[in-house]
Amino acid sequence: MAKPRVLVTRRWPAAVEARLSEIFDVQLNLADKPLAPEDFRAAMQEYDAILPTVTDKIGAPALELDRPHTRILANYGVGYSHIDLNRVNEHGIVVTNTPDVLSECTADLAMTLLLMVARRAGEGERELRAGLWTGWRPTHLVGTKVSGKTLGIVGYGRIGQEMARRAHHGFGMTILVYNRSPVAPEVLAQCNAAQVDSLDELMPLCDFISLHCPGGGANRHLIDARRLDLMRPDAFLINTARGEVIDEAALSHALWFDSIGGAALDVFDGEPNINPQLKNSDRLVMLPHLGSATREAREAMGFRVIENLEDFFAGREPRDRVN
Ligand code: 8YV
Repeated sequence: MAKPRVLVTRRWPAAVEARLSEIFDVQLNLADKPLAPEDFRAAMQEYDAILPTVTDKIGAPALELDRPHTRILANYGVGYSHIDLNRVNEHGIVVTNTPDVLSECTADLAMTLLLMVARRAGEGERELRAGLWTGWRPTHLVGTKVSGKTLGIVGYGRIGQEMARRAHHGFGMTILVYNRSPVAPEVLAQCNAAQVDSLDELMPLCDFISLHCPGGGANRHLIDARRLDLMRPDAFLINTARGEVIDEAALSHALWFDSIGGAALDVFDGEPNINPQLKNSDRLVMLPHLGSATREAREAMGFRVIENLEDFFAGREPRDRVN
């Protein structure tokens, strides 16, 4: 039987590409640039499986087809708000993602951001590299203590829980949780966490707020001007979820007028383009979507995609099917 034809839209770790090529008839995108919607649409007429990433916007233009040939979109990443599931479902295409394997590394990065913004690490590094450091002084780049403070977690899924573990067991932080559905008491108990009923209730209670909810329509601008206003003036906002969850214009306004202590973002609305207003604030730490960027996580994500594909083409239900 012919091997299924598989398109990988970006370059992946070498070990994963090698394994994929052993099992499937693989086409790599050697240019390693995001596919244009028309190229994606053409690929949907040719490949049995497409392996997209967050840089593939799979919506109306890419899916304007009567009967696509592609039967599975096996996403490389846990978040899939870049895929318009309603349209994909109209074509009966299966979508899978890669949960679990990147949770620890993404939580590690959220903790990195939290520490960087509280301890002004980005400002310090910029100053030093610019040759502007004049030496130690008691009032130089004084930040905020992290240990023992209150952390609010928005979205208590796998990554949110890993973040809570780090913050509670490593830094003695008090954990408050906002989650759409009730979290099991035994799960909350692992970090002595308390769930609050609404996001509005959570915002003013926290020294730090870290976002771990999905992106996409329902959560677009979940953190808007009104909710930023509910934060304490010395509190920090951390985002390793999706850029669209924060109204970035409202955030830059809040930073400009000192109505919050600072923010640290790994993801941006419309990335890699960055709202220029954001760059005006020194109290904002920005990283280029590094959440899962470790050798270990990126390989594990790839092998998880392979597992999903093997199941699918063997006629089994892929373990990470999301639709
Ligand atoms: C991925 C992520 O690397 O998994 C996710 O949802 O945000 C990233 O860590 C990226 O999305 C690749 O598709």
